[in-house]
Amino acid sequence: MNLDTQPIAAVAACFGIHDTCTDISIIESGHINCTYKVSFEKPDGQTINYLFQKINLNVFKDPDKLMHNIVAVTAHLRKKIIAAGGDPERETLTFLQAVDGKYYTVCENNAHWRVCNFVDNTYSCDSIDNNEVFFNSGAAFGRFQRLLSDFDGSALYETIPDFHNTKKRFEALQEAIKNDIAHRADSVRDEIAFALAREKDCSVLVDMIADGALPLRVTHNDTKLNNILFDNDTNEGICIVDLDTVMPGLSLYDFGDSIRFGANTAAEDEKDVSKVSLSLPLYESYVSGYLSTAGSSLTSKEIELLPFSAKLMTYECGIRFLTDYLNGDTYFKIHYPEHNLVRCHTQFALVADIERKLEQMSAITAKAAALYKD
Ligand code: GN1
Ligand code: MG
Repeated sequence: MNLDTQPIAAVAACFGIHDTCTDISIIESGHINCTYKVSFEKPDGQTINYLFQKINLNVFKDPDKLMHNIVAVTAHLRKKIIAAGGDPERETLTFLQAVDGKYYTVCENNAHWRVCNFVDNTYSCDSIDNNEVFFNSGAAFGRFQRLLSDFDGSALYETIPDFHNTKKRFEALQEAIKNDIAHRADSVRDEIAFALAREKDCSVLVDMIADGALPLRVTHNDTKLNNILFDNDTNEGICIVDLDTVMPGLSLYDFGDSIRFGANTAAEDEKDVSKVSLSLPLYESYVSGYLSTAGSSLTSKEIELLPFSAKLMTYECGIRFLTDYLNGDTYFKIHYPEHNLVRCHTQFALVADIERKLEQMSAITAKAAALYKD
């Protein structure tokens, strides 16, 4: 593994950390930034852990705007958490200011690094087969959205324009097919056909935003299970991480993406697609958890569209993996040449299974909504 640890000491100094570095471990789960857990020993012998992250500038082109958003959002969360009697050091991230006052520092080769606290006594996971913990993950993202419900979205930059505009994602796929720069289009005709056959789904939410039929909220937009820190002792989802894409968006983006990732019976990059399916028990757990904390703020239209959002976000993600494969793998980190194609297969297999289960998902949703009405 290519552990890019050499600059860690320089980065630490830029953030005023002068303790002795005792351990560096890489956190593998993200597809975009490079993340490390770094431990230091303080003069009194105590260990203090931080997260060091190298920002992917290909994806986040303006680090000032990116960090502006994150600092504003975490400051808001901190206030609300304190007002509710919580512990802001554990329930949100705290980013460090570098000695020059900025929330990132620039090292050799224009590498942009940022540092935040590491929330001790927590764990994160890539999959869950425990309904109770998955309920907790829904409750955590529902709470996150509720805490941001009075945050002014116009104070945020769009870190990635049209991030969940599925119509634009579809157009990017069409462009990739047309250009075929990696000469792969012929080998993925079935995948392309699957994507093109569902074009009409792309405009459903986009059109409803334009018509004012769905409220724009401040949303996380990347609500994978592994973006939640669970308390080791209580299994509660106490802290939401990966705040790079917190922007104005739809509750449906957050809900749908959580189901896409967490209610799949297989991993996002499982090679055997026969293992891929939508777990209805996990769906029920998540929707119940989510509505238990966000429920009263959602409109009936939003609630009605929750099952569809799971399909749409899965489809959109599959399109993005396919587009990146056609473009020669320039966006997502990959660990082997077909990785994006494998990811696309799992997403499309999940879309097909969700299509078979939409009615059951709607019935489950209605039952949970009735339970958490107030
Ligand atoms: C990326 O950064 P990470 O791995 O949490 C991506 C998401 C995708 C996800 C697919 C900024 O998330 O949009 O849904 O991969 N993030 C960005 O696993 O593009
Ligand atoms: Mg992310």
